[in-house]
Amino acid sequence: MAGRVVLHGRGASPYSRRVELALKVKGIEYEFVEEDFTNKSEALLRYNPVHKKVPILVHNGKPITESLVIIEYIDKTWKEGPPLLPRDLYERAKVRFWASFLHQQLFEAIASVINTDGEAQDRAVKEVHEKLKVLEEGIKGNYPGGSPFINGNNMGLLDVVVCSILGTHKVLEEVLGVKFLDPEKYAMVNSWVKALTESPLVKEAMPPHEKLVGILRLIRARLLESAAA
Ligand SMILES: N[C@@H](CCC(=O)N[C@@H](CS)C(=O)NCC(=O)O)C(=O)O
Repeated sequence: MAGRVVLHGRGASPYSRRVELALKVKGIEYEFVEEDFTNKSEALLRYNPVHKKVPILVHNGKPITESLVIIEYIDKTWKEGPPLLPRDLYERAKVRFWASFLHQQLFEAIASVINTDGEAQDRAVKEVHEKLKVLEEGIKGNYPGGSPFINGNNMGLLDVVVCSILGTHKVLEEVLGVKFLDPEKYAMVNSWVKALTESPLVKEAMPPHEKLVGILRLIRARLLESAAA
């Protein structure tokens, strides 16, 4: 029995999306509450008074925050679905390492490309390529292949995290006018992301491309405007 599961999130948020994907992999039914950042709900502020951010998973009335923490909670709580983390402790440690690299390093670098212009943006793009190179080598060395996903036939923690960041690379490339996932430079990462974005579960969870392009253009315009003010 899943109990009552409510996810407070934002359709366009990569952090929310990774939690939604984890719930879908496990086959857990949940209610989605779309939050408005210009008018945060009383529930959001009560459940996450420290960061006042989404995603927040509320399980039987108890809130859990921070996307990576939530995904581990999902994995430990609903043992009946496919595992999101390997049972072997060494493999589990490696997955946590790469998830944190993606979450902290690659995502931060991409965020810098979104909120800069001109030379600062050129530097940020270079940084993204450096991180992608590290990821490509890391994947080659640790997960030389065979399965469509890092976790095997079902997505796991690393798969949902990479999907939440690079699953929308075409949106980023269109809005920013920069090519990130060059298949010649990053063959492993490219085929991994392709397998993920072509899977029915991801297609179902991903908002339409045009909608995300519109949202990202708006976010970028606001960020550039506040940086210039
Ligand atoms: N480290 C957090 C980051 C969550 C986060 O940044 N959420 C954004 C949505 S993309 C948010 O709620 N922003 C609201 C705000 O900044 O006011 C996680 O992994 O869950």
